[in-house]
Amino acid sequence: MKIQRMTLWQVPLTSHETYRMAGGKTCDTVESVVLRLDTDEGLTGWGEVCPIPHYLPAYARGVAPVIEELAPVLIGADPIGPEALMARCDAFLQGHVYAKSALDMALWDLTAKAAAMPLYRLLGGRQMDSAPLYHSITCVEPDVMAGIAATAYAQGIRQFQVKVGADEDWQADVARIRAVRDAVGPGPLVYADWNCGATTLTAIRAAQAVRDLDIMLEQPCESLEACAEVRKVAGIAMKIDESAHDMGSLLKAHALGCMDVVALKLSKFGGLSAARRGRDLCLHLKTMMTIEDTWGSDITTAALAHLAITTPPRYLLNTCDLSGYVTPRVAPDGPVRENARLAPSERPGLGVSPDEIVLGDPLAVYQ
Ligand code: 0XW
Ligand code: MG
Repeated sequence: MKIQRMTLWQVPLTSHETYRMAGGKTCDTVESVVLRLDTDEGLTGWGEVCPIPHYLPAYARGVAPVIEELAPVLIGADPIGPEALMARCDAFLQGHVYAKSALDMALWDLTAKAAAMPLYRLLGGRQMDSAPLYHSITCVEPDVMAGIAATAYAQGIRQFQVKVGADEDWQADVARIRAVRDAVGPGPLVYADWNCGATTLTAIRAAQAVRDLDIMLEQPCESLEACAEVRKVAGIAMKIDESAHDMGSLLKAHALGCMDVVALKLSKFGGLSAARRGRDLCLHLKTMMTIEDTWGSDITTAALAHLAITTPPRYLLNTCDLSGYVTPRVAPDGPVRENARLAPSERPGLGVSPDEIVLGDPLAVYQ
């Protein structure tokens, strides 16, 4: 089988409610990039990457130049065995992991379709029927956040990510954390995500003010060293997100003792292949994981669902139904939240059929 053509679309994804994060940053409409690989045997593979440019060093319009640059390696290549072809891509063009994430995803879709199997079977096999979901709560007034948490709780959600730091007022953040903790009662997991927006001083003051509560902190500060300092002084469990993006950073966070949980995002690592290697390292380190991506619609959500359920349940903290936060849905048959869980399709490959009317005119075609 040979790759004959690569088609890219850019699709704006609009959040159902403006998503506010630390430092006044928001996700209102974010550009997603969809990639389709066509082969000489008529099989097609789909990939997606939706970077949030103020969240990680990646942007949607950076994807097409990378795919164009890689065209000499990809056109005419056998797509079966994604890791071998990705290794050739890495040898030809280093870095640009977020753009390569969409490519790696499309190669896995093709490989699993060629095997006539749902992708999770090729990623190691099912270890659970479906994966637990967390609900991410936009950083707004504490009572509004408590209301969002209560609605998600009523749907069965038991893990809540409380966004903090939007107005640089740590006392308001303390009120947010307390309001959500109160709204969901004892038991559910509640964690406060600063998205790197706090100094150690701010994070420590806020953490000390909620020390009586059962909570976790997520990436309060930019550096791993600063996160480790906050964890040590505050004595509160910590999830690392932005700082964990490859094997070296996972090992460093583990050595610093600040990684009780880590967010493995496909596009942060460079796709399913690289995220799976990170997942396996975390299993060795005995670190619990969120397996997800930055943002995205149905193709991304399908990909992370397949990887999530191949993880031993004890170490999979949760995953994210990203397509549920945005509109449009690019594939009507993508996986959706059901009883607060997410399950991949049993169809071959990723199991999604993107709607080309929703995708619109392609951004670029390489052949
Ligand atoms: C990347 N986000 C802003 C979107 C996902 O829902 C999770 C969140 C994060 O920073 O963890
Ligand atoms: Mg985060």
